[in-house]
Amino acid sequence: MSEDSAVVDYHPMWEELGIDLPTHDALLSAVGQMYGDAFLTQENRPAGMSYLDFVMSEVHGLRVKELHDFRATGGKIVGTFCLYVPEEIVRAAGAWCVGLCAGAEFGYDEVERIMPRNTCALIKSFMGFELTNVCPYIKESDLIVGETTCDGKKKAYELLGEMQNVYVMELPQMKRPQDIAFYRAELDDFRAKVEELTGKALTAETLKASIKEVNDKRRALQRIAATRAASPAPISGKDALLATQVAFYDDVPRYTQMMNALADELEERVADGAGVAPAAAKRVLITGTPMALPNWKLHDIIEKSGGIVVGEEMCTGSRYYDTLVPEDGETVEEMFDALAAKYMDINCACFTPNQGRMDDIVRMAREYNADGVIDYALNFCATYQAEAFSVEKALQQAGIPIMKIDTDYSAEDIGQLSTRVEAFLEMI
Ligand code: BJ8
Repeated sequence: MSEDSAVVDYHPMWEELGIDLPTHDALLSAVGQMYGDAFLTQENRPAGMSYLDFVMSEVHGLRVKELHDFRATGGKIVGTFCLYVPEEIVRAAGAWCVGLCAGAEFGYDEVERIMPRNTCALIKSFMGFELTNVCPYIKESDLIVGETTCDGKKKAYELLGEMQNVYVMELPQMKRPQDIAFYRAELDDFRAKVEELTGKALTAETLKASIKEVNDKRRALQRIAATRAASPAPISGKDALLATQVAFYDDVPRYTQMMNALADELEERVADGAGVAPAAAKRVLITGTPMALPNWKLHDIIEKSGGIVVGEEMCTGSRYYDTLVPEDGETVEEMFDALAAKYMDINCACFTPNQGRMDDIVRMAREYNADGVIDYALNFCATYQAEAFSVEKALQQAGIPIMKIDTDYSAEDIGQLSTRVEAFLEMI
């Protein structure tokens, strides 16, 4: 992907994919406007963000073309929605993995014809993208992998399976040794499924390489995250969130290289005491449900209210990059054991009990010198909304201020949320 690329008309490619062109044009224009308003109005952004600006300007263009070209040579694309689906296995079997976005309110009228109105925004979003034919990533996916995390997703995958090639991985809901063994066996089945798709065998060599490659991506994100502990923060929360969101679908080695360059720049900023917000800006850690592209709503509200987001305990944040897969495995068996252990160490609210998440939030609030924590849950997400009470208790016990927010992707409550956020920032 080159930033020098001439402007290309992608309409023929989208048409070939079966995209509804007028609706899709309207979506892209709305996302472009949101992006300009949220990101390009920021001052003193790191120069390294120009790569992500470029990626976003080509969000349905150049990257989709890369997937398209890969498929034209026999390559396969696997679309995913959840952290528990290991990218390492997909890549080791010769396919590419793309996280399917679900961060915009789109096509809800169609969705509500086949699903309850009171379904979380994330599920409604990916179903809306599918039903209105506006997502080229879904169209480019040869296989879409779901997982039995929450009830809403489980039922949505049944419906999506009527329209796309969907495979569902079963996930346990506890983390006892027998649960980890169960997930480990699911990984074997998943491997077989991807190998069948690509016609290529995963080997110890390809798996070792893909573990290293995906770890490198996570290491770059860890470097960026570590700089956010500094005061003043060298990067806005919005820009850091965007970096994680793009990690789910960009080319892995290129993305890693560009994020390491960004991390170099941020480390220099920290050494020079340079930041994007005044040192006195109130520092906020966010925890909760993932924020899929193009969901920047809460970060935008906080930072336009004068605060700065210094970390995200979420799947579009630390849960994605905090832990690595050990790289010393030699056999496929050893590496699959390591993958099972790593992925079952993610603290999603779909698991019970989930004390590890409380510990992570308190630890992160301290490590990133947060003045307060905002617990963010999408409406109708029963697990995260229920767990917000445990989060509140853990933070109160640790003496860290907390505010709970339940919302969705609409702009309707932005005024009300801004008032609440401003009051919270004044209080902490
Ligand atoms: S590992 S957080 S990505 S499941 S918001 S659809 S839980 S009702 S997204 Fe998630 Fe994997 Fe867990 Fe992470 Fe359901 Fe809640 Fe909606 Fe959610």
